[in-house]
Amino acid sequence: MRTTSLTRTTAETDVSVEINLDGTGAYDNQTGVGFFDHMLDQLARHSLIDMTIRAKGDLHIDDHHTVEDVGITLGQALTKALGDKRGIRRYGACLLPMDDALVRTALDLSARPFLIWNVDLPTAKIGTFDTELVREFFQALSTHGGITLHVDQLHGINSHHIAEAAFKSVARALREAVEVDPRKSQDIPSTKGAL
Ligand SMILES: [Mn+2]
Repeated sequence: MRTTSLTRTTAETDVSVEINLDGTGAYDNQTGVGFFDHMLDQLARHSLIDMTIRAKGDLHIDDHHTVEDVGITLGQALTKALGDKRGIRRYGACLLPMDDALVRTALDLSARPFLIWNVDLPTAKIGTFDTELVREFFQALSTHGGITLHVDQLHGINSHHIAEAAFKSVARALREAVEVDPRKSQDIPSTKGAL
């Protein structure tokens, strides 16, 4: 089983992440930010990566540090759990509809972080959650997970639907990319011989 647990503590947040890449999508995520927990649950459920996340952050300021630092720690955990990436499919893509929202993700577990974020959330808030933090999360995940991550919104009117479609789309693409390819399970998926 490709599992990892990681704790990251700064003056702003205290984050712990446990993941199992070969899981069933079981989740238990508690960050103190309700909408964000809902999104992390989607990420686990649709990637089939088991995820237990705890965060205690400086929410008296705002949700920014907590959301960003969960992205950093989850990215670091992914990198650690993937190890030398032997046998993985490496690439993943998903076109995901949710009511009015349609979001496309294409990603490469390349160790070359790059984020293309073509998503326009039409409201500044979802409940009490700052919608600009969705991008912050995926920027941190891309950087620390070594992910070339393209996320494009093709349609969407409702911010909750667009954000949720983005998380589900990335999740589904991630599921594909981290899976072991039974036709090539002993090799690192690069002609360079390393990723
Ligand atoms: Mn929802």
